[in-house]
Amino acid sequence: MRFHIMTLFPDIFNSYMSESIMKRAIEKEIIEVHVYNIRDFSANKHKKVDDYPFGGGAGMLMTPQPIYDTYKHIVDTHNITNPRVVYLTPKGQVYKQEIASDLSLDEDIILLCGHYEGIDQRIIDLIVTDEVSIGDYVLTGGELPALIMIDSIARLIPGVLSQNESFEEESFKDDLLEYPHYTRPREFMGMSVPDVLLSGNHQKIEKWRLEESKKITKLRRPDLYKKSCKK
Ligand code: 6GU
Repeated sequence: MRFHIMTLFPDIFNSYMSESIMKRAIEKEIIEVHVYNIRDFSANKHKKVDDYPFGGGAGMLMTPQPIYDTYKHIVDTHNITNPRVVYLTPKGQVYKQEIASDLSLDEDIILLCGHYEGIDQRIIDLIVTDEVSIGDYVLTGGELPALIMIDSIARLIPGVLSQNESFEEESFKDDLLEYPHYTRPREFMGMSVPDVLLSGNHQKIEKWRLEESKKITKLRRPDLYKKSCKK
């Protein structure tokens, strides 16, 4: 899978992609991450990429030409037809595990990071296929959301996680949050590991874990809990 990031701040992506699981996935050639500086595609002699909004109002907008030319460059150089183009914006549909699963099936994903007050609507109408927000709060730009999407999508691709890191049992599986985990030592600061986990009885352990998952989900995420009951 190839991720193509359109951004005004390309350096943000280097350090995250140079560590841990993302680094390994790139080395194993399971994913590719290509970063494009929108400013490099500005036709303006001062490499300008923003301008005032027609109709007035606060803030600046990203102008359409540099974004469109970056997009053209990406699809032309990689021979991409019908790409998913995700625009990261607080106005978008709220990102969920199901969206990650859906996007993990694509060969190429283009991520457009917004800045300033946003981008010219004609870019959205022309090239954007999905508008995504990562939650109900406002960030200064789409770069962190793009990293979050890449991370969450990449880990669903076969070979990216090792058996140990496997995603068989985790939060949002069956719409339940994860049960509590314990490791050594058996006692820490006077607090013991629940007896059932030391019992060796795997049936009892599974039952305990499921009950704990339901308890925590009901408490913290009644919305998810309702969904899980319907399954
Ligand atoms: Cl995708 N962008 C920005 N700027 N803020 C956000 C967001 C995206 N999602 C939540 N807040």
